[in-house]
Amino acid sequence: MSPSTPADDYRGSGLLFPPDFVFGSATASYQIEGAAGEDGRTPSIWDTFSRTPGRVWNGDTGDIACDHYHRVEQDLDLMTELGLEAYRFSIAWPRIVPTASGEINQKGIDFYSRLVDGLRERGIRPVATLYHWDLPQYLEDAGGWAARETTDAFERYAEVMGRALGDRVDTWTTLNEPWCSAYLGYGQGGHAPGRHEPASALAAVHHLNLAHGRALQALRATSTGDPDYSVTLNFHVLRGQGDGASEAMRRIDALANRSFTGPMLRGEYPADLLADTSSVTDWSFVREGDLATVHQPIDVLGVNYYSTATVRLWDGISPKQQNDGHKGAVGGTAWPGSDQLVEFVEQPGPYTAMGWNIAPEGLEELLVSLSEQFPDQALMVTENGAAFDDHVADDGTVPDPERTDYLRRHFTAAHRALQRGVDLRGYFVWSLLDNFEWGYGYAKRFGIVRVDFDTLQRTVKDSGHWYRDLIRTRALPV
Ligand code: IFM
Repeated sequence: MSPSTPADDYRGSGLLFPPDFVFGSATASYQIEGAAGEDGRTPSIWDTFSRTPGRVWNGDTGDIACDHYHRVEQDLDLMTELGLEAYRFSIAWPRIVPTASGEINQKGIDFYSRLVDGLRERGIRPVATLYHWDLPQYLEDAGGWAARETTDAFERYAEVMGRALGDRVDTWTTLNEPWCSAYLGYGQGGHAPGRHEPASALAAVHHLNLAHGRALQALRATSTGDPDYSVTLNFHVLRGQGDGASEAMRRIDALANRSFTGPMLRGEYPADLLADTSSVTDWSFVREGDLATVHQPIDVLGVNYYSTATVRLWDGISPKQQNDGHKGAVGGTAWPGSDQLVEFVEQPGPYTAMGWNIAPEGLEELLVSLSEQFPDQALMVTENGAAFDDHVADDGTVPDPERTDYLRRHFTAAHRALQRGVDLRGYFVWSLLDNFEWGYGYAKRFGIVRVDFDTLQRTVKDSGHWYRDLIRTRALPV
């Protein structure tokens, strides 16, 4: 697909979304809740990581975040004000199972129960993710995702949540972006728990896949309502550069994309992935029967998309090009495989405040490609959005035209995918609120609602008003 041109800038207008298309917004527990030590919650790996000097910008932590835990009613009202049809949130595992004893913390369950009831009372569909990166610290101390026993604990946690909320949630999502959990957490080290162990990263890939399958079985066995079941992946939409561009793209596609879609949607790891990584691991952590467990039917595949990535083969000698630590790194620019290394290179702009290139055509391409690879699989955009450096105007409003433009262009891309026959069920804007942006702390703002981190006051940004109008009219404005 050719890149967008001024004549084809993805600024569609008047495009109408179908009546059953779901408009939502998303958040995650550690990024918004705060109340880190309250009502029985114990530390997660992100509490430990953010309290480790030098790990997070400015020494920021999620101790208070948006204080959503205490302001949940106000935030529910905000969702009503915006007209959201669905809300995607995640559950903090260390609130539910705070210690290695496995005892259940009823206060943790009560919080999410109130949230789900509050959503349903307002006619907003609850979309609940079990794991958005806040692994209980006691499980990391026992080996984390590199250890198979973590999948036992995840299955028990899924059972508990299925029993507690499975009569009322609209959609269960097992994992959010296991790529980040495995590769950034255990390989590149920029995310918690901050380990630099390539073999552990690949073991984590498998254990996350296995945890997904086991959790789906547990959720299905315990949910008494009629929820949909899903998982959310962040896909690398790749461009290649230089000699061997297609080989570089194939390698990263295997490592970043097909290492999850292979087992989850086809019941196998891609042969080229196993070959590419043979100098790092023999994959003996994959036991007989695992792949059948991982390969469970899902109702909808969650797709997170922000930008494209450009890769090229690297000779291991010449200076590496600039690389964005969050987006491109799979254990530095050159991992795994000692024979042939791949580096991520700078993308042509324009960029968001994250330094990520703005490429709405990549979203259309991704959705079409997924629906070609998995023709019977319904899709949902579970995250898309942008960080920009917002400013509050003298009149108290937050004009953020760049974010509105970003969203408009990506909604146009999604609409084009629909027109091309993709079974796309909905779209969740990341994020409802400015929040704790992981290694960047509070320095990067993704919200359509501004949060003043001194007063915790919420202000709907212009992009939020724009989104409210889109939801109300179901049409991109002319
Ligand atoms: O903030 C994150 C979110 O937690 C996972 N997906 C990407 C977002 C922006 O970096």
